[in-house]
Amino acid sequence: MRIFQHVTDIGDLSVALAEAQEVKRDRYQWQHLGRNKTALLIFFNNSLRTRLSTQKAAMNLGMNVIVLDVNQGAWKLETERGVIMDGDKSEHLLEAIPVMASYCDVIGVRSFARFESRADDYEEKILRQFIEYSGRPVFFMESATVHPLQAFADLITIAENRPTPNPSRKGGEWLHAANERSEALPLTGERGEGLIKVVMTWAPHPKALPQAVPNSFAEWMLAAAKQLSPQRGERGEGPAIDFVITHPEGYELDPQFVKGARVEYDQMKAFEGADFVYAKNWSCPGVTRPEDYGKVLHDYHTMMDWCVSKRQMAVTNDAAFLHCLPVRRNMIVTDDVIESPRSLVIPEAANREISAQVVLKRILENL
Ligand code: AN0
Ligand code: CP
Repeated sequence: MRIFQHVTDIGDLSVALAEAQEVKRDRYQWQHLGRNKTALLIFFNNSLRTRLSTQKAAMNLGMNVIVLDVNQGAWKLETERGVIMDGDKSEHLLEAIPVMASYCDVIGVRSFARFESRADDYEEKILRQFIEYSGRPVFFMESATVHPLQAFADLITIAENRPTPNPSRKGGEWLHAANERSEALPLTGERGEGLIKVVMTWAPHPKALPQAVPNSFAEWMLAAAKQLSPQRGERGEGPAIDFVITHPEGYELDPQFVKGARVEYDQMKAFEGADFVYAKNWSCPGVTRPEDYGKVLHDYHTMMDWCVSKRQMAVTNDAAFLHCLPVRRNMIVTDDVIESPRSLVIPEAANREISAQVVLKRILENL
């Protein structure tokens, strides 16, 4: 692997899930792979999980790690060509990229959507330049449009915690792997488990947030639904996924990520029978309302019904709750739901180390 951006970059998902399980079994077994190899992690935006989990994953593989916060201590970078650089930016990305690349073997970049131009964001103007001018493998640590390390960790978490029919109870009853079994189920390989329903819901937030997380989650769920479904897929492994997206009108996501997903505008209807609820806020993707790209469409005070609470969770199939974090409590989700035994936000965050390690391992194997 030289680029990690889309779900297709990781190849067969049942193989990737099996590899994640192998990493969990002993995460230090590939220390030789990273010996004398350096990962450079570049952050244009804040991070807690991505920074720590990716650094930890690289160290598990025996790598050296350099972390750069571009906005704290580095020269301010110009990203446009042709600009007369008489402002506050002292260095151009076109020099900075090859210089940074000369000190490392692998580059991870976090650069969020800027909401200045939809075309620039959706063409991945910044990450494209890293790919073109670094000559190094580049993995996306949340770009303008995708957050694949998060979506991969989400898929691992869903696979590990998927409900399975409980043979000791009457039909229709489910058993949640993590809560009711003494040891975790294998991630793949169990057949005939029936359909699980995964609902991704928009939730209110006071600020305009990117679409990267919901874009990637949708992309990975739809790929998983195709590849892992025992009913619909060819491989007959892993959970069969019924994926539903719910959001207020105007928040329609880009078809390149959500084509084939069911959209249900009635949140309560969408939640009915859900096994997993994935909450996230995103700003207007500019699909049905191009003029509103990157905007919060309504005063959040009028949208508080969308905050995930007991009311919505009551109509689910005792659903597990997921969120990529950081989360604003009582905006996105109520205290009681995020603190409930069905909340998986902490194991989900812990799986970020695992997804990052599978990705870095694949890159190292191909250096
Ligand atoms: C970012 C976002 O919504 O994309 C990062 C999430 C992983 N969240 C915030 O900026 C709060
Ligand atoms: N989920 C996630 O990417 O968190 P950070 O923004 O803290 O890295």
